[in-house]
Amino acid sequence: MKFVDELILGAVAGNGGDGVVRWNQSRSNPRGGPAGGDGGRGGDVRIRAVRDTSLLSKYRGHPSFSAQHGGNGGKNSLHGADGEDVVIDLPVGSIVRLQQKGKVFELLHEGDEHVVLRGGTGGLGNEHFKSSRNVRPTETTSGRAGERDVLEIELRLIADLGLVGYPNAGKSSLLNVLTNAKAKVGNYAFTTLDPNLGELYGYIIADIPGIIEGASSGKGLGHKFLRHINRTKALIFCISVEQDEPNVVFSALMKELVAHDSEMEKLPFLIAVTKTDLVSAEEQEEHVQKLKVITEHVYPVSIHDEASVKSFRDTILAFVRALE
Ligand SMILES: Nc1nc2c(ncn2[C@@H]2O[C@H](COP(=O)(O)OP(=O)(O)OP(=O)(O)O)[C@@H](O)[C@H]2O)c(=O)[nH]1
Ligand SMILES: [Mg+2]
Repeated sequence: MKFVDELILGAVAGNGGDGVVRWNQSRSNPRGGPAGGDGGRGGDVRIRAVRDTSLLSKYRGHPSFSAQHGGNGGKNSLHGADGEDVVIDLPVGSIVRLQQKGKVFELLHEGDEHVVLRGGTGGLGNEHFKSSRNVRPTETTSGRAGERDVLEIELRLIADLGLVGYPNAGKSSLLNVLTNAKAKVGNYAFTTLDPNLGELYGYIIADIPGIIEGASSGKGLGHKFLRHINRTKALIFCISVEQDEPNVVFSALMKELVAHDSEMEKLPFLIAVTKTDLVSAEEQEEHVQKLKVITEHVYPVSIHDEASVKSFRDTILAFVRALE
């Protein structure tokens, strides 16, 4: 999956409406006092965090975002209507920097919202300028211009789930079938050299290079990438049925993770028993039972068995949603 992770957008808040000159005129009082209303406020430009990492690509070539202008004041001291705000939805993990003002906003959690540009205040109608010395003022003020700026948006994805396992365990293959990622797959260790990301209903899954014993002290490639899964909400351990002692593999993986960062022991996790099409149902069950000693969350899956993939996908979704 190709992510657009940087984007520049123009944005303009609404101008305030103008104050106006009006008079309280009636047949009985033809020379009534001033009654020109104030202008309404211009709308603000707001940003809001939503779960949709593809949003930035949708905004490519988008004209600048503009909030509505405030309405001018009216007769009978009527206040102009306030302009509507414009809300720019951005993916969770976006960092927005205002090019001119230099201010920085972060959208870390779904639903986070910030006003980034303020609408202009409305001008004053002539009614405001009435005084004992000036009972028929013709003075008004104009609405103020709304703020405008260029938004420099950078998306820093924080993966919700991290796939961990020995090299060749089938991590990248699993990422590809679970999401629309197109990670390279190969029948050899260390096919994956850089982390791959995929998206499952707005949740980001990270696939990192295989971890081997000693990874935390620099062996293989894994250690360089362990930091990418530090901040995930949960881990998916991938252990292939090709491993005779899956629980020993689990312990070895966990040992490396903890040696890298002791906090990782606290991360919720589930275990995928991968490549189940390679063994009989009995052997598969044997693997599952060995791992069930560690956690109840053990799920057999084969990329060649559509039903197992679908069920695993549902399991992951339920698991990650329950963490929120
Ligand atoms: N039979 C079978 N083969 C699989 C399955 N999943 C993956 N494979 C094969 O296992 C090999 C390794 O798959 P990858 O997805 O590259 O494994 P990986 O864990 O990402 O490997 P590294 O990136 O090297 O750590 C490839 O030849 C895949 O085709 C499966 O469910 N069944
Ligand atoms: Mg891989």
